Amino acid sequence: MAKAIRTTCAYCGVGCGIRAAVTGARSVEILGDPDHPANRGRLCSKGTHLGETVGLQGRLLYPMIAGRRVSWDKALDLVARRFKETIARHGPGSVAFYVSGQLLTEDYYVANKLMKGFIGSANIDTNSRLCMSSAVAGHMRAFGEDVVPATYEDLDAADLFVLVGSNTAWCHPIVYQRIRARCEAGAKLVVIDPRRTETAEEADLHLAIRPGSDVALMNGLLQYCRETGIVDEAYLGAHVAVPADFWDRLGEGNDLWSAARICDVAAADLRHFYELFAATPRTVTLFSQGINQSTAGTDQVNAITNLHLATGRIGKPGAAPFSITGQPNAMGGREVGGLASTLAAHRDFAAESRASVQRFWAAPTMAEKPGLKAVDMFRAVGEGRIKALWVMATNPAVSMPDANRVREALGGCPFVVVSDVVEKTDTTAFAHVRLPAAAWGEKDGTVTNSDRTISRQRALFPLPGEARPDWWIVKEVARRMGWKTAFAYDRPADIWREHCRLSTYENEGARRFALPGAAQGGNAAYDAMLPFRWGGDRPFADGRFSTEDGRARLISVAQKPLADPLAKWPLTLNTGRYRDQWHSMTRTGLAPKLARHREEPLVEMHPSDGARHGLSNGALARVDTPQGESLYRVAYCEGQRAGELFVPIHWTDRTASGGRTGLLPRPLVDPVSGQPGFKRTPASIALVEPLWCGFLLLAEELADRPACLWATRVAVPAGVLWELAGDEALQRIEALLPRGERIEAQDAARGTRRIAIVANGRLAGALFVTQSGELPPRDWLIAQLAAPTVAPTLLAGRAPGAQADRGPVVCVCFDVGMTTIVAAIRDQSLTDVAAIGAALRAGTNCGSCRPALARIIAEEKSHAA
Ligand SMILES: Nc1nc2c(c(=O)[nH]1)N[C@H]1C(S)=C(S)[C@@H](COP(=O)(O)OP(=O)(O)OC[C@H]3O[C@@H](n4cnc5c(=O)[nH]c(N)nc54)[C@H](O)[C@@H]3O)O[C@H]1N2
Ligand SMILES: Nc1nc2c(c(=O)[nH]1)N[C@H]1C(S)=C(S)[C@@H](COP(=O)(O)OP(=O)(O)OC[C@H]3O[C@@H](n4cnc5c(=O)[nH]c(N)nc54)[C@H](O)[C@@H]3O)O[C@H]1N2
Ligand code: SF4
Ligand SMILES: [Mo]
Repeated sequence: MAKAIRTTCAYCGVGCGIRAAVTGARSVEILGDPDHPANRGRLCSKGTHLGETVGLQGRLLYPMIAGRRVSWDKALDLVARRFKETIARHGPGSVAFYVSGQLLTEDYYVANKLMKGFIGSANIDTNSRLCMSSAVAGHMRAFGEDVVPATYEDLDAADLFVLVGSNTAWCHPIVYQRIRARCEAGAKLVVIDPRRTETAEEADLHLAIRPGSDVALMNGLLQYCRETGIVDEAYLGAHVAVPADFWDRLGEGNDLWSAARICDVAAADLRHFYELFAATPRTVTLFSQGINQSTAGTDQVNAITNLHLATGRIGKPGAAPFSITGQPNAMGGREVGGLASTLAAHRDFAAESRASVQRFWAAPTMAEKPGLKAVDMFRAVGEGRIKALWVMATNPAVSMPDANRVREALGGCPFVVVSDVVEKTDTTAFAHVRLPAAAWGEKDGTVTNSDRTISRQRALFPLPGEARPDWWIVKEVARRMGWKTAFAYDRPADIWREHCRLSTYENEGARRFALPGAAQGGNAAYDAMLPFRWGGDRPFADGRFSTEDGRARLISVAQKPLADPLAKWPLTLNTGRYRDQWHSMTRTGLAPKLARHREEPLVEMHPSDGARHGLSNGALARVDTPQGESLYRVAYCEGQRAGELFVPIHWTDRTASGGRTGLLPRPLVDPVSGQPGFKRTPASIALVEPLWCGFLLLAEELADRPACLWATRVAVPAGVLWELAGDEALQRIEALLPRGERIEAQDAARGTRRIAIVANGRLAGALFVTQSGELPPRDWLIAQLAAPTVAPTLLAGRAPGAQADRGPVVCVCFDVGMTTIVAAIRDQSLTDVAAIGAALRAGTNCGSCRPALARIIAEEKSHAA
């Protein structure tokens, strides 16, 4: 095997280490790095299948102006000139950067320096605004600095895990496996989520609370702790500032019964949780988007920090509030000041902070005040106040709330630059200039994960086409704007050392974020860098916080009243993630194996709601909100609370006619952090009945989505599959079939048509459509795309001699289907996940499907009973 290069996973904030062995021009074998502290050799399904996503299909490989390929010089000159002109004419506040937690620290540092120190505006915000900003604001209020006071080692020492608003099993699978391992040794797991997720299914206790009621739950618990004498008065006295009326205000309406009523859970269950918490000093409370993405997000974060501070459960092994980060470098972005509301190196806009950073950068025009936060930024673009916008490594036309308005804003903006690795995204569609960025596996730099561990990402392949790393693109523009010496970087290591020097510059211990020593290393040290953690293994262990007086703060927070649904919008829409897809799918969408877990955008709803709204399982439905509408496939789900819908965020104009979730949420934000409330939008739902449904299977990718009511794309091993439905005449769909020999069958009674195209002795395409008949399972036909010969039974959609359908794929690593698993459980009397693994290998590689396997076993047991 080729020599393995140590790097870090492209996806989530767990920050798993990878050993990548390059096996060809664009191929690589991926293994977990046994020496990386975040994962110790393990990888989840997304990390495991990274190798399937490094091909060059769909890549943006050359700079483009107005859709035409141009030289780098021409593109960079234009960007620099247009930004300079706009600033000269309308001032620095008329331009903006919208960046991303998927940039590397070095990229991020340069973009932030250019905007805040040289352009002289703080109009640089990041998609972390949509992700982490409530946690950041909560940390600042409670600790005086944005420091996550926990590490993964705390997971190995905890006796109780409280997961709040976090589908950890799907979104942070390796953290989840670490939690499970500790639970095997006796620790307890409580999950607080309105949905019964796979994370919740394995919990000792699941509190399916009413959405938005987390403050009531936490305040009730804090009041309970006070009544039962669990509050650590000594700790509070020594280390925490408590507002004078804090306990009086908490005392009102936060008894267990009131909390149970507001949260809509059984008082006995709530009491069980409160007792467990009170009895277990070593508690880690992990939280993510169910807490952050709320118009009360910052208060919800502080309801959690209050509990940990008041019980002294912080700065001790196995005891901490733990905000887990979403993107691979969400934390690094916070360190370099990627948010419009912070400066670099954990500094704010106070006069002395500004002056200090200005001195360090020798900056000509420092930004004087915080800039526009994401939602306000796009509003300003829409209102014409921002006239030049540069988007890097994020897809706001998909991921911003009220995305229709964001699209209108982008469409009306005089100058839009987009740096991306992919040519066609919903956002690059609005770009005047597209800049080809180097992708994961091509770029070098650092990322910081959830527990403050900094790791290297390393290049595996040479830069394809004319793609360039983001730091290079930004510094070239900065130099062309006239700041040659301040942006004279030749390599990421140059930027890294400057970033490290800034972290310790005029920092006499007031800020925990400091990278002493790292600044002295040379290029070789940078190349050889091993993962290391800043801030120490246990920040705040000494009880000293980053506030002026060194004390942490309890913050009075009250539950906001939760309005009843309106007649026009009887449902509440919740949005989030699928296990095997990453955001707008620009990379995971390339991997056939990852497509198997969920092939279409579903709207999950309780069967009782389905009946009430006349929707059967599998029907198509339109979800409406005050902001917009989109289509989904209905999926009945017992784990959904009645009255609530759940939809995924992953589908885009490129991949589907429906599932456009970004169009639905309102642009309402938390007043402190500016983070949008993505999880609770008033909605209605209605049945959509197309005339026909079908699917289109193709060996070659289409340039554009088929034009019909419902079209969703899935990558398959030797091509692509589109699921279709519509009222339209079929000619335009048929025209998408490739040239070749045509085999056709028709059944007028059922309105069925089946067409297969054979070219060069292989299946090149197939279109199966029906009005009232059945469609065959897709698996066998998909396999025919790669078959060396054409089977005579193509139009039957199955092999000569019947073949059992193995059902939806559960284990993507070993391609094991539901039917196979259920049959094995029944035939071989399998009783646990390990037994399934022994019989079928399912769940024995990445382990991401283990919660699903556990559920199938539980369902089989309950069937049997
Ligand atoms: N597979 C996969 N993993 C990912 C990502 C991905 O795209 N795909 N993205 C990464 C990123 S950037 C992020 S930010 C993380 C997000 O990771 P998570 O936060 O775990 O993911 P979400 O699905 O957005 O939402 C989490 C849960 O919050 C619940 N929730 C909704 N409303 C409430 C509420 O009022 N109270 C409570 N307590 N819970 C509520 C939802 O039902 C949902 O199950 O995942 C990261 N990991
Ligand atoms: N309704 C709803 N909306 C949400 C959320 C939700 O839960 N519900 N979650 C929010 C959260 S937490 C997040 S983090 C966002 C994520 O939303 P986005 O950031 O919009 O999602 P991505 O698809 O990850 O976009 C990353 C883009 O960068 C490109 N890219 C990848 N690598 C590089 C690189 O190295 N350089 C450059 N220049 N480009 C690169 C990719 O091709 C892709 O187009 O969505 C938010 N929106
Ligand atoms: S948990 Fe999965 S997606 Fe996240 S860093 Fe690890 S391997 Fe990558
Ligand atoms: Mo995120």
